[in-house]
Amino acid sequence: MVPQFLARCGVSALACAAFAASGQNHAQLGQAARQVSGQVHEGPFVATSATAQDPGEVEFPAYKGAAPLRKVRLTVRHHISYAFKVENLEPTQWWGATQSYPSLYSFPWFRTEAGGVIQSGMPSWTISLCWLPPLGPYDGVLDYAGAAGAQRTVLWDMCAQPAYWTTTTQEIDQAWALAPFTDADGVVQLAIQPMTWLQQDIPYAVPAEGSLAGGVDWFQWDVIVDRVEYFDG
Ligand SMILES: [Ca+2]
Repeated sequence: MVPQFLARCGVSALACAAFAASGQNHAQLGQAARQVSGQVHEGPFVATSATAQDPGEVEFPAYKGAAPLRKVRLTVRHHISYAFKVENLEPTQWWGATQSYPSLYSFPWFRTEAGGVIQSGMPSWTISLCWLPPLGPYDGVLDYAGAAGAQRTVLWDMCAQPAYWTTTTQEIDQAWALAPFTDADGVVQLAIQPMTWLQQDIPYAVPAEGSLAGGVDWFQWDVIVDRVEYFDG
């Protein structure tokens, strides 16, 4: 586990420290899990820095068994980081009084080697920008700066995601979704590809409305599959 951690965890010192600490806990939990489940693979299986432009890849052992695979349970941790820019193009203050707040939205796909998509156990995030000071009237320069503009990079959003890692479990039992977990080469490869955008007011994406310029420059998901459990029969 340690060599994989050192080789693949490139997020930050803080992320790596949390990663290493929890990995030990899961190694202990895995002893109990192995006694009640036919095939359990303990992680961490890590996909760092997954973005829409550069999906993160995670790999873990495929199901090997004579009996048909009936269900897969994945225990997954993730955290999010992002950067965005906005500028008000209107001659009046843009939000706070009469308009809703813009927000960032992101959800991840699990893409299979065959190009298909399976449901994700990771929750989507809608992050209101209500904490951002209201943007003043357009200053005539579209630079995402000045009284009308703003740019932010958030490496750890303590408001949207109070804990660094959010843990979820996902159970997959549909035949079409189980197929990637029985890969004949013995290795399951999943690409984590988030979809991300800045939206002014659900479901209209900025800048379709025309009054707010900007977008999401970068929205990163760091994902760890801690445990893969295969159930047959
Ligand atoms: Ca400006």
